[in-house]
Amino acid sequence: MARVAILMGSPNDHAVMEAAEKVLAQLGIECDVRVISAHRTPARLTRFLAEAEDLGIEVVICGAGGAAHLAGAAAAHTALPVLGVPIDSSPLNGWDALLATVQMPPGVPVATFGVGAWGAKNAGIFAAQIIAGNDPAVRKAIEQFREDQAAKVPERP
Ligand code: RP5
Repeated sequence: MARVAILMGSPNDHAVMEAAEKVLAQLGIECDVRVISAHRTPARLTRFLAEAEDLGIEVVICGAGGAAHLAGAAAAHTALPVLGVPIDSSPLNGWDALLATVQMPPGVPVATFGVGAWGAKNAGIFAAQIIAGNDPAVRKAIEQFREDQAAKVPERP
């Protein structure tokens, strides 16, 4: 059963958001990956978030570019933690998406990550860390991930 929802505003965001999907798979966490746009398919967003908890979703990751409202709109519709990934898909190279995602007015937070695939990967790891709070198997997977990562760093260049 999927425990993390990965939402993105366009199929064109998938190349970036795949980084979250991949790291979550590495950590043994199943995802529900969907294209939902805050602007183009607002009804889809409302519908999905109304049923997300019943589907077993514990964390929602949202990636969007441009005037990126997806993460904020998702956070408005759920009490689940929402992690935002700004995507550099517009002529402003992600600055617009970063500011739109990070600068939430007080009361409805979005935990915002770096722009692009770096942010997507970190959002995936962070989602696992949230889940690890109640799941020792996921915690172990994260510890192993860290060990494997450290082992790949050479002592000298
Ligand atoms: C946003 O607009 C999407 O998240 C995407 O990054 C951007 C452009 O979308 P497309 O025109 O490529 O579908 O909603």
